[in-house]
Amino acid sequence: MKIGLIGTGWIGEEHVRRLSGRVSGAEVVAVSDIDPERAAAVAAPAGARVVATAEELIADPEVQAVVVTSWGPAHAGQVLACIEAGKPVFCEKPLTTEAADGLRILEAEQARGKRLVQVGFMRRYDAGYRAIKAVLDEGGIGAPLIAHCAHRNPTQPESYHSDKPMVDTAVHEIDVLRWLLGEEFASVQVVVPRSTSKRFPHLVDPQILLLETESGARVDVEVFVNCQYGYDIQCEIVGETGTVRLPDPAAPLVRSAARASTAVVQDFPSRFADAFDVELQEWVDSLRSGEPAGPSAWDGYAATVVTNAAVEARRTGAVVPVDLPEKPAFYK
Ligand code: NAD
Ligand code: ISE
Repeated sequence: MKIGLIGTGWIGEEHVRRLSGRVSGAEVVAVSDIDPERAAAVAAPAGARVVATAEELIADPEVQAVVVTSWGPAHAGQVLACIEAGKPVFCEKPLTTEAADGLRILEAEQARGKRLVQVGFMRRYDAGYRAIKAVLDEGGIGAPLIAHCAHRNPTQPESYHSDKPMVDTAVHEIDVLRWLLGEEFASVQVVVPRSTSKRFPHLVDPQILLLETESGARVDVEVFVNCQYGYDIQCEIVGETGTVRLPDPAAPLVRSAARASTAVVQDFPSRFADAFDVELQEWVDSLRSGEPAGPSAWDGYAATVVTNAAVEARRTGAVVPVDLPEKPAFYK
């Protein structure tokens, strides 16, 4: 599978390396970025060509499938261009930052009559989350009633603003909880504690999302993106007869200098390295045998409808209903 990648930033570089080295049956043949120097630096070790624009890359006859790892607001136009060109596209989360753009993608893909879009919700490929899913599906804790989640980053840059905890960060929990619980969210509220003094005054951080599912289960998500100490992802589900908790990454317990301690992972590439490998391998395999089988454009759209409602909830202080249309038969 000859792949073209758009957006050679942090995760773009990671995915080029992964697709060139660890994923079998894939080769990155072309990359593009609005910063051509950055594109050249990422292209060189992979032996890929640098193409001037995203549009040229999508139209490039050698490119059979596209990976979009540009900034969120650029995703919609690039994914729509891939659909128009009839090329499969793996788009990093969020599929779109605005739900209306997601609807346009759903319409375009259905008009094309074939699934072309997969969204980079890699937690569905993480061994820990997959083990939780197995416990829930076999009824190991009875019906799930509550989920407690925390999504912590050590720091975020100055450009990270107060809508991003929902649109860019909690979107992971929103997707993975939709998947684990097997239902949609019905409403969301955002409450904000005192903000940390450790980062930029413009940013509301931390924030707490309080979500309710259609069946009445409750999910709380603490998003704290300048927690200083590490990249820490927590998830515990409380069911009628027990609880199940996401395991922390395996790390040795060190006893020294009067302390027993384990290291905390510092970034997403380390925390989810294996999940990204499985995600991209399964994507490439699915393309070779037909259509993408992972998180769909519907999943990307449904998650963005919730993040957009959460943005409104923070701004208004209200409990905001999640206004999701019926899932089209195409995605069932
Ligand atoms: P980044 O800022 O490091 O990289 C983005 C790159 O895209 C930059 O090099 C920028 O120049 C380029 N770019 C922006 N607009 C473009 C356009 N219109 N055409 C071509 N290139 C363009 O950001 P990042 O951290 O690598 O994030 C990129 C995407 O990946 C975001 O959607 C982000 O949410 C997602 N992401 C996902 C995960 C995950 O855990 N799955 C982790 C990090 C980032
Ligand atoms: C980033 O884009 C990611 O997806 C990371 O997994 C997340 O932890 C971070 O908050 C986002 O900005």
